[in-house]
Amino acid sequence: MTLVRAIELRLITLPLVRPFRTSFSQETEKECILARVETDDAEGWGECVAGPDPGFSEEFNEGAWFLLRDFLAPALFAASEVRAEDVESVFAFVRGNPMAKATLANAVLDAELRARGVSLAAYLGADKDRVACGVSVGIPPTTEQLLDQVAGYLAEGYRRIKLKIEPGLDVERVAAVREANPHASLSVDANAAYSLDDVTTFRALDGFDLLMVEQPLHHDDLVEHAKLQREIRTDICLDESIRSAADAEAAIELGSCRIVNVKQGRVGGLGEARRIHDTCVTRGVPVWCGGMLETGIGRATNLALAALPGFVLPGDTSASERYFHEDITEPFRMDPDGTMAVPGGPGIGVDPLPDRLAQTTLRTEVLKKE
Ligand code: OSB
Ligand code: MG
Repeated sequence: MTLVRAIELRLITLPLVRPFRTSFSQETEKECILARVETDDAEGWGECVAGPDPGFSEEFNEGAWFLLRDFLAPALFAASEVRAEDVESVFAFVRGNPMAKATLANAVLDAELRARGVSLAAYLGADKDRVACGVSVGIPPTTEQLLDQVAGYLAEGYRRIKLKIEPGLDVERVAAVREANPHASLSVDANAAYSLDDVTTFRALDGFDLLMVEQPLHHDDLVEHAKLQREIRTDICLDESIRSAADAEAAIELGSCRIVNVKQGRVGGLGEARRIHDTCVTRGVPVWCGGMLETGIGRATNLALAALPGFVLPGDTSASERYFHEDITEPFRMDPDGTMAVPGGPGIGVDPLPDRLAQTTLRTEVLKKE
């Protein structure tokens, strides 16, 4: 049982090594909320995967901050003694908002596991201590830059390259990357930018032996994804559409996808992420661990999840240096064989570096139990 005495919210910003453009936004810096919870026995950290704008989902940093401060933190204080696995039910009175909920749920779990001396990976049921890494490549201004970036990532050892696409910057770019890299494991991610009218684009992409096409259509349309999947050979993977294990069950049942991207932050935390994993394992659907350009705190959380047995495809669990000149934790490094170590220490197994926190913080607010 854990009694949360105080919660520190912190908004931080770190420059990205290169702009990250998707079909829905362009980011030149990473801006996110970190939560630190204090209990009698330990402290725990959680990172919110929301960004500054509600482009990926309805959630965004200022909204998440408001919700954390005015609804979720007071509910956690009022609950007094909680077990980490009960935090989801403490937050059930708030509809939706999985990213904000995951922030505190993960921080409480981290504190509980640190107090018990158990690693997050062991708690979740990991069966490996290294995971295979892929990399997600934003849309650069030119095809030449894209080819350069892909060549660099392949040379570093990344096992799967995911290309962001959007209407007009798709078939030709993928063709160029495939031509230059005939044997690379390639996928694309549309971030919901297309409609069923674009089926010819996806038929053309069928020609490039892609591992998957991620979230081609609207985030709320499982039926249209099922129609598209019947029209194309390449496996569809869903990201934005999967917000719960029930969504995963529906998507699999309808034939809307054949692969699932699991992001613990997108689905309300590690409890729901594990249930999605379990659903997919039962239904024989491969899963992999997505990412949201997390700092070392969220990265450690994702790596523990990615070590579960059903995660059979490389994750968007890239090295710190792919995102930041300087992370807020000790940097996560990838070996030349394209794998990364899963932290083995208590809880998430890493701590933010105090000077890096000081350098990156825009705002903090401390909330205390009455
Ligand atoms: O759709 O997977 C996505 C980053 C931000 C928002 C959405 C997505 C992404 C990525 C980056 O693709 C994955 C990563 O390296 O963290
Ligand atoms: Mg995606």
